[in-house]
Amino acid sequence: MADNNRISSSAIRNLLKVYFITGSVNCRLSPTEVLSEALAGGITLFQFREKGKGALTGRGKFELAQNLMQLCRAHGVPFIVNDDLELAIALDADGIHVGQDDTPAGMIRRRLGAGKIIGVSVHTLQEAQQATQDGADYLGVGPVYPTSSKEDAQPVNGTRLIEDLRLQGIDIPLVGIGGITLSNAAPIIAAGADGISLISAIAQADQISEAARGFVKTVEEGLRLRG
Ligand code: 3NM
Repeated sequence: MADNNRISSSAIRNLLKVYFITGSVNCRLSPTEVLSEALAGGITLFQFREKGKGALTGRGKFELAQNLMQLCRAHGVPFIVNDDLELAIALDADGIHVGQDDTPAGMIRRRLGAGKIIGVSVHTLQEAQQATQDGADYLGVGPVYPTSSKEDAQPVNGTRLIEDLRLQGIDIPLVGIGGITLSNAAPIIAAGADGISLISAIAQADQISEAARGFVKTVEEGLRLRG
């Protein structure tokens, strides 16, 4: 497949700065309210992840995804679907994020074409190399810190895995994920990540737009310091 409409790495890096993930299970307010506030606060990318106990399925899931995608479109923020390739295709979403147990990135690329964003969760150097080779646009590396938002989370890696991946020559765009708060976000950027990906520190914040704004500021400052 021609690669000429593939989104550039530098565009992806910019999108990854503050990558907010949510689904109905993660929100105290309605997901549309949460996302509207997060968009107002300047999140740079959004992932719809409808997972966990009480998660919507079927029509309900589709309709919520459609509403959230519309909100993202109104703000010019790309909309990524977690895991569900058929949903991503049905919505004509901007991309998909998959884990190690989901459809491999190469197969997804063949279904979606070059112009969509494909992200892969990785936990080792070997997984990072494989995902890169399979045509992933970015990697999600975690959990950096302990998280209660993912039931089957792997052991915590701190920022060490991100540093190691960069030292081993993995230079594709990547985000750190897992347990990220305003007070522990900066070391993730210092370690070599292009951004942070998070659920609860935004979805559960008392002031959602302010929280999102704080993360944008912290990441931009971290990138400036790294030079
Ligand atoms: N993936 P919170 S950790 C969705 O390690 C997800 O791959 C992870 O949520 C991984 O910001 C995680 O609330 C949950 O900790 C992130």
